Amino acid sequence: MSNYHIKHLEEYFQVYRKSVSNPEAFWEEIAEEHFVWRKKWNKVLEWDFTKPEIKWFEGAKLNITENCLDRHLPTRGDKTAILFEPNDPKEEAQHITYHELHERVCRMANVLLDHGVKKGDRVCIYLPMIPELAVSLLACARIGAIHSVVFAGFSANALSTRINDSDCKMVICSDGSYRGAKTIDLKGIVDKALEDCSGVENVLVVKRINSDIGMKDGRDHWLQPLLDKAYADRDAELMDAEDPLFILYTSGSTGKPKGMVHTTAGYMVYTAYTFKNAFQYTENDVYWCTADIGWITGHSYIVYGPLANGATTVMFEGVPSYPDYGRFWQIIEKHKINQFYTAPTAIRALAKEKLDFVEQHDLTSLKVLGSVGEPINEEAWHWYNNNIGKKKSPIIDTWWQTETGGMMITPIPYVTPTTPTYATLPFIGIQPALMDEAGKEIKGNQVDGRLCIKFPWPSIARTIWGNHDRYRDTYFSAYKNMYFTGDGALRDAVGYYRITGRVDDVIIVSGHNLGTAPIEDSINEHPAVAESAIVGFPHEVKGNALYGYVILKEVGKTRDRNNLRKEINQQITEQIGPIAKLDKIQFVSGLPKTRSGKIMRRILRKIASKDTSNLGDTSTLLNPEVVKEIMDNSF
Ligand code: 7RM
Repeated sequence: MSNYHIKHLEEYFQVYRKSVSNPEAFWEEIAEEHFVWRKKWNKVLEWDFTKPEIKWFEGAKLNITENCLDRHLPTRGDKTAILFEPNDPKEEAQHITYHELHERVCRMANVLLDHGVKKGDRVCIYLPMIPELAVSLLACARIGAIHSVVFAGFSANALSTRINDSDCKMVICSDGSYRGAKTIDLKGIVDKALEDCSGVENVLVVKRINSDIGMKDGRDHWLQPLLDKAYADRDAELMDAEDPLFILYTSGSTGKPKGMVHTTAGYMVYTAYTFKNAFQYTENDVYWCTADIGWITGHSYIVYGPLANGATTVMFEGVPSYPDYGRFWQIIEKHKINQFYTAPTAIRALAKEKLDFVEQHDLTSLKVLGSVGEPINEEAWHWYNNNIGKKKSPIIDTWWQTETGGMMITPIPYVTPTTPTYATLPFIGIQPALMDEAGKEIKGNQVDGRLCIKFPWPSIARTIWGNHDRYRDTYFSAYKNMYFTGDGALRDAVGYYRITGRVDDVIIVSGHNLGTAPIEDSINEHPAVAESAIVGFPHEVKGNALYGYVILKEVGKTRDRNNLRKEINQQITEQIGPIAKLDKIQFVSGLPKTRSGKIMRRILRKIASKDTSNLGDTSTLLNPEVVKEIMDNSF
């Protein structure tokens, strides 16, 4: 029996039992046998969910890039590590071998050091999906700098907030980016953001679209000439197991984004182990995850998990609709993709198009299909299964979070029998619990509740950057001695889990987590707006779309409503990004509120979803009369 590569259902159950009956012995064996360490740990696990404090492999010394690069050189030096597929299908793909990637990472590491970046410093990376993005993450890790990747679709305001929150001293960006037929002026966004970021000393700029941009003397540097001059080798910095590897921001239900901090050893072990099993990756496979590295899925399952296994991982710069809706399927055929990992929102968008786009391509290389980011609805599941997998490739519906670092509940393909819309069974080492609102665990099957995890796993985030209290309050205070996920779930008759969605004020739009509060804050800054509330409503492509209820000030009441709608969305685009734009905006005279002044989002959600037959208990409302008005005028 192999603990590292699980191939049968009985093996899964055996290894699972071992992993939960003695987690320390279990993870020690995995860590010992499948990774390279400069020094072994003193203790496998130290934890206390009340503080909370979690330490894995304490005392161990390592560098994650030696595990992702150096150790593969003797056996896989000429194997493709990163296969880059550009936005424009006419531009040639790049096959970057492990040798070449190692060299590029070392050169970049030397450039960072030459520009004053030291171990522990924070570096903000704001790049499109080009090889330099992966190289930048690894170069930071090589020298012990903490990377903070900001998705290159975020606005200047969102970027500066994140740069300042973690005091980044450097930004790595590009002149611009390609997105389908469009180009985006990324450097212009960075320049605007940096007006508010006095701590940034240097900006390294990748040339991608050859646009004419302004370069600020002393601060901005073109990257390529620096790389050309840099030495092509660099020893890896010796890191402690618990040294931070990166910060990645995720929206909260209130206030500013949370900088989730992931540390080195546990994150490496868990992402590598889940990658190997959840995709059943074998040596000559070509694996493609369509996520952007700006999200956790890209960190864990484009960069670290695959590279730690010596895999070939595809990076795609473009979009599914350019030059036409067959682009994904064309890439699968072209590179003979074996494992394909995408989001339900992409599946739904492509399922709306003519089947010709799929049928023109040979998809027989596929062995595993993955889904992540939000619940996959039954219709999308079947479309994916019938038309892409031809009923031969198992679909793994992988449930996890930025905070969990790696997959938590997922089938193992060819091992776990799948059921549409079910994430099925917990991964090895994961101990889920369903809780009721009173704080009691709901045991047994055919039950539903709030999803918690009872015991630490190696890649759990360790804190929120600069705000440990918020970390404790958000994840460890709702239920004693439990990590609370914020999701609801049900457990069926055979013990399979189905995630039912968020139970807090986070709305998932096209796979992006959006907190309602920052969007409401942005709307409320409009001079004509008095107050607003945002809810999600079902959308056939995006999963959820945003519905805004807006109360106008007197000055706004005489204004043209459609112009106001445009201005509100414009403001959201500038402050948060186009992904947070509202699909519908209804102007209302009041919002349903409880006596303690809390907006009853439950009612607004029902109205937005046209599900008004039973609005539930409205007796605690301060202003029940407003509900009728909102219903009468809703879209
Ligand atoms: C990986 C990622 C986390 C939230 C999570 C859920 C939702 C993710 C699934 C899912 C149902 C899934 N990280 N979610 N995967 N819901 N089934 N397979 O998405 O931090 O950006 O989002 O996404 O609500 O709490 S994330």
